[in-house]
This record gives sequence, structure tokens and C-alpha cells, in this order.
Amino acid sequence: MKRILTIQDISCLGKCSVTVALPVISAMGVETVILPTAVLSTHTMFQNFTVKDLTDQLVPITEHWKSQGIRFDAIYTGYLGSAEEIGLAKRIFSDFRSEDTLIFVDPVMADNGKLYAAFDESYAALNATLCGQADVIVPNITEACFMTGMPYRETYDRAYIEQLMQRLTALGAKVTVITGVSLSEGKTGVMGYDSRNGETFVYQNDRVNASYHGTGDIFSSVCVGGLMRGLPLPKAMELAADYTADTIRATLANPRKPWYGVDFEATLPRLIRALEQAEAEV
Ligand code: PXL
Repeated sequence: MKRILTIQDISCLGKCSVTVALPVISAMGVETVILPTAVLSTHTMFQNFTVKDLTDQLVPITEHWKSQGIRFDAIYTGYLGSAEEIGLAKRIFSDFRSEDTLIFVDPVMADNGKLYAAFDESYAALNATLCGQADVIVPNITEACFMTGMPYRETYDRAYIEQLMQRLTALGAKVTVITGVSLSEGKTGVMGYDSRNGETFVYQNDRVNASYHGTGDIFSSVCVGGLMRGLPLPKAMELAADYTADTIRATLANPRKPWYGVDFEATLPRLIRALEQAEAEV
């Protein structure tokens, strides 16, 4: 069984980061090891949340793993709370990276043209250097703009996204996938560029008119889980985009939906079936 290490916070309530990555990746048949960077009472879109920072635990925990000879097939980073944690994530990459370890970075820090309140431009610049060490990165358009210095646009064309992807791979990432890309009215999805073979891929779904917290984490978890199951990147991306769209639709249909996250628990059985089907097609 493949083994992923995911490095991100635990938002105890909120359906994001570890509380998404752990159930989703495990359900895909991949062992999921967690390295929590902080424990928050909720994610940061709630008011008055509590935070217990765990930065000082990252080295002792990973040193223990090293002493036990633990290896990972992939390391997936999501929300990291500080510059120091970005530095530690890099150290963990170099400590645990071997030739076939996949480094998958979701540089969570911004959306809709704005950085989240906790972050500034210097954090974005550091996140760009973390992305530079990755095999696969999955920023949204806002994050891509902050890391490349390109202006954020609400309306754009394929050439704009292609330019963003070129600039991101120039930072050092081998493969760039940009999420939340809408190439025509009523559609949304992802676009990817593999600098190793120059291939570009596009995947568009019908747009669901709702925006929910945690959907980026769902996309990333399914994408890295799919890669670990042996799917080629375009297939993993499609599976992740379809599951995210399916989950948003299911959430919208729930009259008692929570405001703070999506009902991914309800759609997990369909994800497993879709994964089996994608595997059979490879
Ligand atoms: O879903 C990304 C995320 C993860 N963790 C925390 C967050 C957010 C987004 O705001 O606040 C704590």
C-alpha cells in the first residue's frame, strides 16, 4: 500500500485540511500519515477561533520517524501557518525525499484575488520557493498570481492561464495544475502543464454557482490519492475535479447543509466507484 505524509493544520471543526485529507485519501486505499502544524478550534473563516501552534513538534516527530526508518511515497503539504513552517516543510522534503517520492504542494494562502488575513506578500514569496521544490503544485489563480507577480484577473483567456503556468514551472515545479479555471461561460475546472514533456491539459465541468470552504483541500486530496493509485496526472485531475463538483452539488441539495464546508462524507462511496472505474480504464 502506498503511504502519503500530509503536512497541514487540524481544524477540529470545519471540514478542511486534515479532516478532509485523512478520510478522503484513506478511502482511496492509501495510507495517510499526518503531521499537524497547529490545532485550531475551527478553520479561520469562523470568528474567535483558538489556535495551538505545533511548530516545535515538527522536528521531534519527524526525527522519530527517521529513527524508525519510515519512508513515504508522497509528501503533500496544504495550509501552513507561518514562514517557519514553510522552512520546516522544506527540511522534511529533503530528509524524506528519495528518487520516487512525489512532492505535492498546495500553496494554500489566498482566494478571490486576496491573501487570507494571516498572510502577507513575503509569505507568498516563500510559498513560491516551496512550490519550486515540488513535483506537482495545485494553486488557484489568486495564489498563482501572488507567487508569480502577474496581475489577478476575474476575466481571462486560455493564454493568461498558460502564461501563469509557464511562470510557475519557471519557479522549479515540474507540473503545475491551476484550479478554479473557467474557460467559458457556465464552465469551471482545472488546467495543467507538465514541463517534462511540454503537455498541457484542460478539464472543464459545468459550473455550480456556489463557493464552499474546503473544496481546494478535497481536490488536492483526491488528486494526490489518484496519483498514488497509479492514475496518470490528467486522469487524477479529472477524478478530483469531478468529485469536487459532485460534492458541491450534493451539498447544495442538502437543506440542512453546514455553511462552513461541503458534505464530502455523502459522496465518498461514489468517489471509490469512480476511482475503480478510472483504474480499470488505465
Ligand atoms: O481549506 C484551507 C484551510 C485550511 N486550514 C485552515 C484554513 C483554511 C482556509 O482558510 O483557515 C485553518
